[in-house]
Amino acid sequence: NFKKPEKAIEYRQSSFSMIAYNFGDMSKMLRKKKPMDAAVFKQRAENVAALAKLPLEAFIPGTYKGNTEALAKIDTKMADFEGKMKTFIKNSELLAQAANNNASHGQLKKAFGAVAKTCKSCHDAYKKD
Ligand code: ASC
Repeated sequence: NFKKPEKAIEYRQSSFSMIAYNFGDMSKMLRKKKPMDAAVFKQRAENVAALAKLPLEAFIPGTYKGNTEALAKIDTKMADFEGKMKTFIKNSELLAQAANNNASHGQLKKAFGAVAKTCKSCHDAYKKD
Protein backbone atom coordinates (compact mmCIF):
# COMPACT_ATOMS: atom_id res chain seq x y z
CA ASN A 1 0.00 0.00 0.00
CA PHE A 2 2.83 2.39 -0.74
CA LYS A 3 1.43 5.48 -2.39
CA LYS A 4 4.40 5.90 -4.73
CA PRO A 5 7.37 3.70 -5.75
CA GLU A 6 9.74 6.11 -3.97
CA LYS A 7 7.90 5.42 -0.71
CA ALA A 8 8.57 1.68 -1.01
CA ILE A 9 12.23 2.36 -1.85
CA GLU A 10 12.53 4.71 1.12
CA TYR A 11 10.87 2.18 3.41
CA ARG A 12 13.24 -0.66 2.58
CA GLN A 13 16.30 1.60 2.60
CA SER A 14 15.31 2.97 6.00
CA SER A 15 14.95 -0.51 7.43
CA PHE A 16 18.27 -1.67 5.93
CA SER A 17 19.93 1.45 7.31
CA MET A 18 18.75 0.59 10.81
CA ILE A 19 19.71 -3.05 10.33
CA ALA A 20 23.22 -2.06 9.18
CA TYR A 21 23.71 0.27 12.15
CA ASN A 22 22.70 -2.36 14.69
CA PHE A 23 24.56 -5.14 12.86
CA GLY A 24 27.70 -3.03 12.52
CA ASP A 25 27.80 -2.29 16.22
CA MET A 26 27.65 -6.00 17.04
CA SER A 27 30.43 -6.56 14.54
CA LYS A 28 32.64 -4.03 16.35
CA MET A 29 32.09 -5.78 19.68
CA LEU A 30 32.77 -9.21 18.22
CA ARG A 31 35.95 -7.99 16.52
CA LYS A 32 36.98 -6.21 19.74
CA LYS A 33 37.00 -2.81 18.07
CA LYS A 34 35.02 -1.72 21.11
CA PRO A 35 34.36 -3.34 24.49
CA MET A 36 31.72 -6.05 24.60
CA ASP A 37 28.65 -4.82 26.42
CA ALA A 38 26.37 -7.85 26.74
CA ALA A 39 23.23 -5.81 27.41
CA VAL A 40 23.80 -3.59 24.39
CA PHE A 41 24.67 -6.61 22.26
CA LYS A 42 21.39 -8.33 23.23
CA GLN A 43 19.44 -5.22 22.36
CA ARG A 44 21.22 -4.90 18.99
CA ALA A 45 20.53 -8.55 18.20
CA GLU A 46 16.86 -8.15 19.12
CA ASN A 47 16.66 -5.00 17.02
CA VAL A 48 18.04 -6.78 13.97
CA ALA A 49 15.67 -9.74 14.49
CA ALA A 50 12.72 -7.36 14.59
CA LEU A 51 13.91 -5.11 11.76
CA ALA A 52 14.70 -8.07 9.50
CA LYS A 53 10.97 -8.65 9.10
CA LEU A 54 10.31 -5.23 7.61
CA PRO A 55 11.89 -4.80 4.16
CA LEU A 56 10.35 -7.77 2.31
CA GLU A 57 6.91 -6.21 1.84
CA ALA A 58 8.41 -3.18 0.13
CA PHE A 59 9.96 -5.23 -2.71
CA ILE A 60 7.07 -4.82 -5.10
CA PRO A 61 6.74 -4.42 -8.88
CA GLY A 62 7.58 -0.99 -10.26
CA THR A 63 10.10 -0.09 -7.54
CA TYR A 64 13.39 -0.94 -9.27
CA LYS A 65 14.07 2.32 -11.06
CA GLY A 66 15.55 5.53 -9.67
CA ASN A 67 17.20 5.75 -6.27
CA THR A 68 17.63 2.04 -5.65
CA GLU A 69 20.33 -0.62 -5.85
CA ALA A 70 17.78 -3.43 -5.86
CA LEU A 71 17.69 -5.35 -9.14
CA ALA A 72 14.43 -5.70 -11.06
CA LYS A 73 14.88 -9.47 -11.37
CA ILE A 74 13.66 -9.70 -7.78
CA ASP A 75 10.16 -9.59 -9.34
CA THR A 76 10.70 -12.69 -11.44
CA LYS A 77 12.63 -14.53 -8.71
CA MET A 78 10.36 -13.69 -5.80
CA ALA A 79 10.23 -17.23 -4.40
CA ASP A 80 14.03 -17.35 -4.17
CA PHE A 81 14.24 -13.78 -2.88
CA GLU A 82 11.64 -14.46 -0.22
CA GLY A 83 13.45 -17.66 0.77
CA LYS A 84 16.67 -15.70 1.28
CA MET A 85 14.82 -13.10 3.35
CA LYS A 86 13.25 -15.80 5.49
CA THR A 87 16.67 -17.35 6.11
CA PHE A 88 17.96 -13.92 7.14
CA ILE A 89 15.02 -13.53 9.55
CA LYS A 90 15.53 -17.02 10.98
CA ASN A 91 19.27 -16.58 11.49
CA SER A 92 18.71 -13.17 13.09
CA GLU A 93 16.34 -14.81 15.55
CA LEU A 94 18.94 -17.47 16.33
CA LEU A 95 21.52 -14.73 16.99
CA ALA A 96 19.11 -12.95 19.35
CA GLN A 97 18.45 -16.24 21.13
CA ALA A 98 22.16 -16.88 21.49
CA ALA A 99 22.67 -13.39 22.92
CA ASN A 100 19.80 -13.84 25.35
CA ASN A 101 21.17 -17.21 26.45
CA ASN A 102 24.53 -15.62 27.26
CA ALA A 103 26.34 -17.58 24.60
CA SER A 104 30.14 -17.47 24.56
CA HIS A 105 32.05 -15.00 22.38
CA GLY A 106 32.82 -17.82 19.97
CA GLN A 107 29.20 -18.91 19.76
CA LEU A 108 28.06 -15.34 19.17
CA LYS A 109 30.64 -14.94 16.41
CA LYS A 110 29.35 -18.08 14.77
CA ALA A 111 25.70 -17.02 14.97
CA PHE A 112 26.63 -13.53 13.76
CA GLY A 113 28.58 -15.00 10.84
CA ALA A 114 25.53 -17.03 9.82
CA VAL A 115 23.51 -13.82 9.60
CA ALA A 116 26.26 -12.01 7.67
CA LYS A 117 26.24 -14.86 5.16
CA THR A 118 22.56 -14.28 4.49
CA CYS A 119 23.17 -10.54 3.95
CA LYS A 120 25.87 -11.33 1.42
CA SER A 121 24.04 -14.07 -0.46
CA CYS A 122 21.13 -11.75 -1.13
CA HIS A 123 23.38 -8.80 -2.05
CA ASP A 124 25.38 -10.99 -4.45
CA ALA A 125 22.21 -12.08 -6.22
CA TYR A 126 19.94 -9.06 -6.04
CA LYS A 127 21.90 -5.86 -5.35
CA LYS A 128 23.59 -3.68 -7.93
CA ASP A 129 27.40 -3.69 -7.59
C1 ASC B 1 27.30 -5.42 7.17
C2 ASC B 1 26.74 -4.71 6.11
C3 ASC B 1 26.43 -5.58 5.14
C4 ASC B 1 26.72 -6.95 5.61
C5 ASC B 1 27.56 -7.74 4.69
C6 ASC B 1 27.81 -9.11 5.28
O1 ASC B 1 27.69 -4.97 8.24
O2 ASC B 1 26.55 -3.40 6.02
O3 ASC B 1 25.89 -5.32 3.99
O4 ASC B 1 27.35 -6.77 6.88
O5 ASC B 1 28.76 -7.10 4.45
O6 ASC B 1 28.57 -9.88 4.41
